[in-house]
Amino acid sequence: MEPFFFVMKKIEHLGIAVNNLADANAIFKKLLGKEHYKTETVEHEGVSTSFFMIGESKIELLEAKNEESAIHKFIDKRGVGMHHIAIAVEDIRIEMERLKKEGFQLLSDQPLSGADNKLICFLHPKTTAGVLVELCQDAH
Ligand code: CMX
Repeated sequence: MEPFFFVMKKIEHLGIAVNNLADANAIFKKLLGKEHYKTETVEHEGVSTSFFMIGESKIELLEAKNEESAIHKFIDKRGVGMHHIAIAVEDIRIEMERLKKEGFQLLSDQPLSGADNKLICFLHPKTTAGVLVELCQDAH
């Protein structure tokens, strides 16, 4: 296995739960001084998303599309704001295996397809110091 510092590459994006994507896009356009570069709906997660580049990383804004969405439940319980931190990994399957052995709770057994052309896996926030962590690998 590669050394830890190599396989966990960088903060890929920060996910922010919002009530209204258009309103949040306008706020982040003013804040960052640039437009979002894409919008995307992820049907199986029940979310509409938009992405802004900031240096090497991204900000993902997430609006719930229905009441079953994790984003709807999150806002209902905790309000809008920081939802997750996504870490880019070299090989998601190797990381999932390593982290499972380390005692982290993976929220899926296999990588799922996520927004922005990624393979993703979430780790339960109860096992990651209260922060929802997403692993993501470029889907080739
Ligand atoms: N960050 C930190 N804590 C969170 C959280 C988050 N984003 N979402 C939920 N929690 C907390 C809840 O507040 C609750 O804490 P308390 O027990 O202290 O009240 C606890 O986690 C609940 O855990 P649970 O009952 O096991 O599960 P929930 O039904 O609340 O679901 C979670 C939580 C993380 C398992 C679920 O949201 C999930 O599977 N998330 C992964 C998928 C996802 O978030 N999709 C949306 C983004 C998609 C994208 O990026 O494209």
